[in-house]
Amino acid sequence: MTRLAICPGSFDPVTYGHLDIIQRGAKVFDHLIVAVFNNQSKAPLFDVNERVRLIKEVTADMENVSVDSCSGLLMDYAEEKNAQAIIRGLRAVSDFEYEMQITSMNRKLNEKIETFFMMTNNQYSFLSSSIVKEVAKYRANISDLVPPSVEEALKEKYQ
Ligand code: COD
Repeated sequence: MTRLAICPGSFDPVTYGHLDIIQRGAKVFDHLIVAVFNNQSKAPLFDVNERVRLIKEVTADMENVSVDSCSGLLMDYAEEKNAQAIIRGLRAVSDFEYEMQITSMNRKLNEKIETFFMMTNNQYSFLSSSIVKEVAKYRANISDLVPPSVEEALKEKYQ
């Protein structure tokens, strides 16, 4: 049986922190789908097609990783794909409460699909898409936070 996991998120835009989790997840599952969700309450900076394109570019060398866009409930998507697991990243204790909430709800929606948490590399433990956007807006150096193609896309957005 192929062991398939979903790595869901907003990825607005993808950072080296996200990539760290994607790489770790891809090592322990046969296939990993990075699922870019389109139904966020706050308006994203990058539309879903741009976010998918950027992730595809930076994961092009990862053979067992694919990227998809989705809307609706994560657990419906995971069921439709026959996934066994959801992979989420944990940065700091501050992530824990939010993750507990969504994992409890997801488990109520579908008990068969397990959620796995992976701790990020220490160097990315304070990295988020929001922080990247905040500093990119003021043209600060973000080359150690995001891949070059994402840095370029952010420059274009804020020029
Ligand atoms: N290091 C490690 N991991 C990181 C880092 C970092 N620096 N930054 C982010 N991550 C991880 C996050 O922990 C997460 O696991 C993943 O990368 C994606 O992060 P984000 O911030 O892009 O994505 P979120 O948290 O905004 O995604 C939320 C979802 C889209 C998954 C959620 O809203 C959802 O499931 N929506 C669908 C609707 C649904 O099913 N709702 C019911 C659940 S309550």
